[in-house]
Amino acid sequence: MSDRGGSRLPGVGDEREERIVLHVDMDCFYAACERLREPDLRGEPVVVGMGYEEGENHGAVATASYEAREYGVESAQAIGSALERLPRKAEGDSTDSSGADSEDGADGEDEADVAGYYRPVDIEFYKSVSTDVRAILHDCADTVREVSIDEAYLDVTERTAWEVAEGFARHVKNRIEREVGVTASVGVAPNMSAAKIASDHDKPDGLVVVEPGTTRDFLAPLDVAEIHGIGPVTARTLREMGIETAGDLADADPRTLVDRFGERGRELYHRARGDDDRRVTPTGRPKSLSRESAFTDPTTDPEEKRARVSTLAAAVAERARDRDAMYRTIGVKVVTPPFDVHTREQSLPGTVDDPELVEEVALDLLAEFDDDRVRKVGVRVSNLQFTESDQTSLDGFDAPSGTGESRTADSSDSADDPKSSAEAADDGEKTDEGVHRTSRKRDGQVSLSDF
Ligand code: TTP
Ligand code: MG
Repeated sequence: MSDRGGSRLPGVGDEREERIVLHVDMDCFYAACERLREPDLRGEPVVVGMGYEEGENHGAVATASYEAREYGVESAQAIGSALERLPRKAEGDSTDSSGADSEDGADGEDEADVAGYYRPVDIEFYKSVSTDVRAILHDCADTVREVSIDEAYLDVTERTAWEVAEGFARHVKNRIEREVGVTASVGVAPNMSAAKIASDHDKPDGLVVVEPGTTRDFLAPLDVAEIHGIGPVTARTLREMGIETAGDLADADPRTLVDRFGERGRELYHRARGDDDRRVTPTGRPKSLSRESAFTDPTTDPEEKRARVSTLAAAVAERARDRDAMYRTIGVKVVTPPFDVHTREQSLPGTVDDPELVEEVALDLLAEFDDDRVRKVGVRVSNLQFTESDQTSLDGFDAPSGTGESRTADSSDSADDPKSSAEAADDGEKTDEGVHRTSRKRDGQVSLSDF
């Protein structure tokens, strides 16, 4: 991090105000890829269907071009519903046509006006386009965190300065468009969550810069659902509490939020205020390592809880060692019935690799829950620092052991991210096959990637 900004107050704010983070998200990515090889589709409504086959009406919409979105076609919709809104274009001499829904749009006039091009997902092709985009991103930044096939965070603090950050971001956008032929929307902000919101703010082909010190004002009018880490369930609960916008959330009493959501409530409060001090870490390097384990039946027995936490602490410490990771923060998670998640953590004065200390601190933190009925416990180390030989080859080979036990390397601490699998550690990751983002976990429910 560069050491500018001497006028700032001393304290934690300094470093993160200095950071310049870009979030790059391709516009209607799969549709844009289809247009690359079929330039005639430019400017036309294009729908890319997963599980869709030419001329059929099964499958679901992976993405729709912005032209198609105007007719109400959207991701995760059934192709049948999409066809009702936007009939299929009768293409050349191929098998007709407006297919299953031609009886609806009976009059040919309408159909001629509103007809879309439907294409099946071709993930291999999209991956190759994504690879080309990534090469540019890596060329433009020292640290790139690839989040999904069409989305990445870049830390460009050392490559540019706030005064010219907009021009820098435009350069990245232009390179992608010129060299690959697809458009990206880019958000620039002093932290990851604001950058992500910014990239979405003026799609497609957007470029939104949130200068240091303005994040909170930028966020204030936005719906809470737009805050990174707030999914539909949390958003609904917040609305029930009278919290509609990020500004409302930023002004809320953090104690009320902690009462309702546990420590995560505090995190959301900080995000709404524009505080997010996560560093952009390169893909493949987790931000934390954790392991957790459920009891067959919830238990109040302190010894049983302690024994389980000791085992988990040893497993996490070993895993950290395997990955050449040192840690500065040690935490526990305790889940009480039904799904109330409590997390506690303690930061050390320096980074360590010390399995005994992990156990000692974890047991200390657990003591608070000695009298509680507990259904699951977990141990986590975070604030990781990697020593030189960053082995990745062994990753994934130490299969989970024991009932309900699992491990994960978390790349994101945010809850409600659109991923369902414990092992899908990336932030907002979409699966390559274009799986819908419908499988969000229930609010407050344990997800490994939350921990
Ligand atoms: P997104 O970036 O969410 O969507 P997008 O790029 O199509 O459109 P936008 O301009 O709003 O960014 O997702 C990237 C790709 O991931 C998308 O092109 C297709 C795939 N995807 C699915 O397969 N299913 C889904 O539900 C979503 C949201 C995306
Ligand atoms: Mg996109």
